[in-house]
Amino acid sequence: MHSVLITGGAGFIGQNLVHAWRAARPGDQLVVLDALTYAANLRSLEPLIAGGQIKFVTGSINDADLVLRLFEEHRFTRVAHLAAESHVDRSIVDPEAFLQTNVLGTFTLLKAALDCWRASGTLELARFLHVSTDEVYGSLLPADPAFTETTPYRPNSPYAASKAASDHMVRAFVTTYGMPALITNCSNNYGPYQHPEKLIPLMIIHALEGKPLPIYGDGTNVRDWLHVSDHCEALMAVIDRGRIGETYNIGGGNERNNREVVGQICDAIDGAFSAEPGLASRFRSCPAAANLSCRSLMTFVTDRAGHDHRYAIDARKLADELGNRSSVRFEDGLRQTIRWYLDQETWWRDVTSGAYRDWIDKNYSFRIAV
Ligand code: NAD
Ligand code: TDX
Repeated sequence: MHSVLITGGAGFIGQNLVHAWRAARPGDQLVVLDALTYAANLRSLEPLIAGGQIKFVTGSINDADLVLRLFEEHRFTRVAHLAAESHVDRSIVDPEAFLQTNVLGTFTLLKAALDCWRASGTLELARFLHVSTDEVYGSLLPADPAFTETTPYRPNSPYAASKAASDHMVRAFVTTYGMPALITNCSNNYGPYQHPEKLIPLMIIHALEGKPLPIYGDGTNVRDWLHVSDHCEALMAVIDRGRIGETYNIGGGNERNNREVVGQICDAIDGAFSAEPGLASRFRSCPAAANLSCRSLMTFVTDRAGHDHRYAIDARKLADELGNRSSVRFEDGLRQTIRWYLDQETWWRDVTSGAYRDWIDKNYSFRIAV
């Protein structure tokens, strides 16, 4: 049994990880630390918090006193560090928040963990999993081989640079202080609870609302899509059985360009409307409600500054060493994800309208509790 700290547990991947961890290891004690930024959502965690199955703490990884108090009180033996500013477009507009959380916040967390584990003589038993991204490796040309764990770092966006800096700090803690840390670099995730600012949910919601589907540049940029459930399985495999000090790449083996992905979303929504006449009255502005294709909404817009052309992950190390492989086919995962957003209309309407933010501010932000 472990005492586990999950940072960023109210974010997209964090929420999915909390549920996956709870289901896989009901004996572990889970503490979630999250600053409840705009990207957080507690709806799916509410029942676990209310039922005492997890402890939720509102607070920042940058708050050294709070983080240290949490380590002292809960004697964590596992840390899954996901808290971050995660959206590339926001990092272009406001890079500072990315340095604060992703770089300085990671340092604060590393230092608290090290101090606490050293003081209690538990360094040998503990593990710190730093969850990072494939974006640290930069951009691939169409014929380049996929990123391996030894691909040199060449981050291009402020987000990628901040994650690269945090990876380097983790590595330095391993080699300098014997920190029992591991790093994962993962490709683009999709699935339930993803914030509507990211490509797949944004396109689903815009299509349902009959708004333009803004494809950056010519839409030939390629991402390697991984269902979030596969990511969570891989993270648990790495923290359990990975070798300390090692990096593991995690990817879906599903390279698709953005134009293809958006086209697939449009076709799947068109198909859902044909099969389910009730959708037309719920989403009257969607072209599919008038028997038109959602593809009519596809719009090519000004490209993202510094837009990486292609990411692709070579995940053989994870498969060979830890026996972990992604299992969700992109077409199946995408269909399930569209179904989720169709069924969870209240969830995304609250997020996009700001109603959820108002609720959070009223109910949670003042509760900084240890
Ligand atoms: P997200 O933006 O959905 O969630 C981030 C969470 O971190 C939010 O709940 C937010 O409130 C919290 N947070 C932000 N600043 C904080 C702070 N200072 N202290 C405490 N909590 C804070 O992000 P996500 O998509 O779930 O990504 C989680 C992690 O996985 C990130 O580290 C990201 O870099 C990495 N990652 C994401 C993807 C992806 O495709 N989404 C792919 C690879 C790696
Ligand atoms: O409106 C859009 N139009 C568009 O063409 C948006 C939001 C995105 N795009 C493009 C940009 C990218 O090529 O779609 C692709 C995916 O974009 P995002 O969803 O913003 O993801 P990306 O920038 O690839 O980064 C994601 O994967 C790696 C996550 O946001 C990161 O946190 C993760 O590290």
